Amino acid sequence: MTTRKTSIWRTICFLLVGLLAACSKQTDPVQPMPSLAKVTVYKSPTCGCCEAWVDHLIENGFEVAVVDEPQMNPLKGSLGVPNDLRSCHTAKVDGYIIEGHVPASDIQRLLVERPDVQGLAVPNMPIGSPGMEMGTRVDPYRVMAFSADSRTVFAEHGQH
Ligand SMILES: [Cu+2]
Repeated sequence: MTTRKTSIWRTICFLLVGLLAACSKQTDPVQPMPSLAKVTVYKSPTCGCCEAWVDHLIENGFEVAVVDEPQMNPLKGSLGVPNDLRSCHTAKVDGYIIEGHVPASDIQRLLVERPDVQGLAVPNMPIGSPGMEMGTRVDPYRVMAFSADSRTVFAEHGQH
């Protein structure tokens, strides 16, 4: 009788240990490999500040493919970049549009937070934004998160 009881307890123990092992395996977080996002940049073949911005992205760990595009405005139109937010280059990353001299740190934040927007834009070409450096001068500028019918301030840089 005693031996039988012992063997039942042993069986229960084995089952519990097995269950625990199975549970801990399931809850063990699977760490995805941090993959660097690939950015495709469309720019006019003669745009120097666009190339400086590409260098800024590469320095910050992005993989970049550059496409020379002589007709930037029709391209911006087909990608849905609103007229009021346009700058020099236009980029695509992971389903988002990046218009103009947006800092790499803001793109990284975009890809982590993944807001429901079309993309980010720095309209025009503010002095002191990445790729538009002129000494130490940094004019205040905003990074806008945009959709077809909405604009929100995503980040502010320089003195405001
Ligand atoms: Cu530019």
